[in-house]
Amino acid sequence: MITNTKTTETITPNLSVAEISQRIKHHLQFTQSEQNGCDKKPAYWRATSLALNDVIVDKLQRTKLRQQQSEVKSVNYLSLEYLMGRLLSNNLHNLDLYTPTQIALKNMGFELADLCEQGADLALGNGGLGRLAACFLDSLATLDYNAMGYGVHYQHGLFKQSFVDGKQIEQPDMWREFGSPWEVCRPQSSQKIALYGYVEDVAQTDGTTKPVWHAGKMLQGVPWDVPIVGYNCETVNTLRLWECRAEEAFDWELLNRGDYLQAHQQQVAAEVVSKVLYPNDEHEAGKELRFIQQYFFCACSVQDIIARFENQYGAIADSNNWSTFCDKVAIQLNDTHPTIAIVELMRTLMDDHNLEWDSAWAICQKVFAYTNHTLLPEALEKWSVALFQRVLPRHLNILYRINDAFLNNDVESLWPNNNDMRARLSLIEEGNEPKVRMAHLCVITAHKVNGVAQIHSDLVKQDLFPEFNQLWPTKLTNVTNGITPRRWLKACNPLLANLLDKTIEGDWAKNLNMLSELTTLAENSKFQAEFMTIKQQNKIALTKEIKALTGITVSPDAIFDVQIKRLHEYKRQHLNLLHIISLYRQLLENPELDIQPRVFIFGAKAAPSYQLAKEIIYATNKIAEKINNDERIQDKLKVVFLPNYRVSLAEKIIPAADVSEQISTAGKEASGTGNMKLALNGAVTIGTLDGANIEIAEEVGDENIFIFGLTVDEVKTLDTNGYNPYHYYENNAEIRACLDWLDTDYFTPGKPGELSAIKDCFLTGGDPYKVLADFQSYADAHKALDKAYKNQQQWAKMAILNTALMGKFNSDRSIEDYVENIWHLTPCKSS
Ligand code: 26Q
Repeated sequence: MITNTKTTETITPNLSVAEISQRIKHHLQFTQSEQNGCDKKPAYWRATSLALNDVIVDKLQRTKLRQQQSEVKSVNYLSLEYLMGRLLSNNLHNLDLYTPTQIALKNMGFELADLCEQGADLALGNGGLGRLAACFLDSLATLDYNAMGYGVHYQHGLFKQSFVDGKQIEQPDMWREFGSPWEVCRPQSSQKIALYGYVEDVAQTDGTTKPVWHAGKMLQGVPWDVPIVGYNCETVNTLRLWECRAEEAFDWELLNRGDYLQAHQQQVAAEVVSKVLYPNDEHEAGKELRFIQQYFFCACSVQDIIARFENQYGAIADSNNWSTFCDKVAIQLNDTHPTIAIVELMRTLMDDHNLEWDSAWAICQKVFAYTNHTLLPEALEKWSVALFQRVLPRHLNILYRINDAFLNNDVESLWPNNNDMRARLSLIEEGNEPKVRMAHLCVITAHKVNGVAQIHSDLVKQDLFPEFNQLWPTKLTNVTNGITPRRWLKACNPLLANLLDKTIEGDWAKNLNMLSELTTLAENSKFQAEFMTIKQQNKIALTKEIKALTGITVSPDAIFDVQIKRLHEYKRQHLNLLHIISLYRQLLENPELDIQPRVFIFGAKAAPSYQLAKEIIYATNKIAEKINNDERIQDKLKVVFLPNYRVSLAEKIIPAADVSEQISTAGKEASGTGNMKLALNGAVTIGTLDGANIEIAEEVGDENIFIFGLTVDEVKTLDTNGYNPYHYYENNAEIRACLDWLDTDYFTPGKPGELSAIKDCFLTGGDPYKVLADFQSYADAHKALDKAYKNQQQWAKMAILNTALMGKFNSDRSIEDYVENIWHLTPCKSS
């Protein structure tokens, strides 16, 4: 009998193949009522998921009980985004039920791997920040911490991308069109949320006044819970996603009068709040709705956190001993998007629980911590004071008072009578349209503020918040990001995971530092052969995927060179593209040019309103078309832009990558996490000294990574001296030839000028991300890489060492850093 390998009953009940089959069949018969004759895969996927969910829910209940009884402190992760991807495969691995389930399904005539491809991604996020939240939830559960994720139950996640004539087309994401087997609605934990209206100062019997908020509108938050299954442990935590509904489903008055459509208006208006995830560049559009979405989500979460606290520590709350709250509750703000939670907690403690200002403020300062994910000025959130006044009048009062106290106490004591400093640090940015600076509020309140890689955290201190760093020298800190090795190796790269299981004694997926044992094998030719055979098999699998998705044939013998991430100028997909144009040009000039065949693989979505990003996608597709169909270059170069890049596609690309492109302008990429995933799977990085690339280079050593380009300091110097892109255009013949080529109709026959926007962004546009300054150094690094690949033993050694030395980037390590320096939690296991 094959069962899962756990020894203790408390981890996951030992389920035999027979029992798993029986549970799947049960759901096929009773919840799916399986039909003959149609595609059975969706029904089997759903039945398998539901069978697994039975095990998970049981574990979840036991976890909740344990956490309640032990009274350990919990962390509440507030994030507008979670990029969970698909859940079946990961949940099976984390419960150690993959193999018996695979056998059970095989006996029923199905491949588990096929079924795992069913179902949509939970794509409730844009990119790195959302995926980081998902990795952190996995690690928190795996390390048995009491943690709750809070987010928005978007009806539509990030848009679905397709290409029509090379242009990006967006379609709505329909992830729960037919319901998701993983989520459970918990109407008993619904929340009522107020908006609009006015504040009245109501006289109290003791002669004082108390502000009372008379709301103009009420919304209802309904929670959907997704279980978060820890790996090889006892814990199942919860991700709670809020859906917005009207307080009353319909207006009975109107309904009785026969106005059926109007009667539903309130419901329709309320549902808009959680209807759709905002793409990360819609800074201007739909402002009010995004603001309400943020507040709705924060208010629901804060009320829920308080309700859970009162439920568990009722006596303490009754005796008004709220100072205990901060011993039991930590709240982490994932960027500034949930900042309003700070003011909401202040409001609740004062208005609903009668705390004095000082006590409420002291609690907020102890409870909240904030993670910064970007230095880009355009991404720092500011909301107009007028909008605040209209939507959240009571919150604006509180905000003003926080600001007064801060300016008159903290700022005044360090910089007395300094109006310039007051203006710079104030929560309010004055001007034609005064605005609230959300990041300032986070820094003023939080007891810790962290960046996400060492260089980024240094720049947060030096460039973004230098004055705050002077005020509070220990507040600003670093926690380098990480990724979960469960999803990003064990589940997505089963062949390599198998080899690691065979080679390493102990559970490397829990303790990723164990991979360093591989360093002794990096030059072992047998191990090299095994490692590279797996890479080759993964590449073959990807060639099939590429064919299916694009119709393009690529050879698995070529170098697979991968750039997968959101499309943004600072990430410089257009530097990669310029280099491809240059290689193509050189090959046409010299068909005998001695280069390794190369397949350049892109995956990226552009924010719908980001025109230049869309132009870069279009240009890449057009250039790809020309190169892929040019017989003169004998398949030495292929360019593939895979549509609809998302977590589940990343899981197919990453195991097959030879080269990882991490080529942002130094100082612009806060950390990056794709860089870690690719290196962990044996890809060699070509990258700038930016974000976590610097720490990756420290781990793998300079000889196992291709670093190029300006450093942060050099970029700053160039800015100070005045950057002139024409200098490079005029002095580098290759650059000039490539850019001029874009002005012709070579890549867009009959339509000259269609790609001129790309040339223009490099020259007349001022090239803000200094692509031209880094071009030569990038091309040289690629030459060195090409040469290194020719020596297959040498390359295998580099690839193996990249896998071996990624231990630091386990998100378990990131979480332990947060626990030690910020949250101060203790794990909760059964004794
Ligand atoms: C802002 C205003 C209105 C609507 C949307 C937004 C918005 C949404 C998402 C702004 C930014 C984001 C996402 C940012 C993000 O993903 N940042 C990335 O975070 C990763 C995890 O820390 C880092 O590794 C990346 O370097 C960083 O770019």
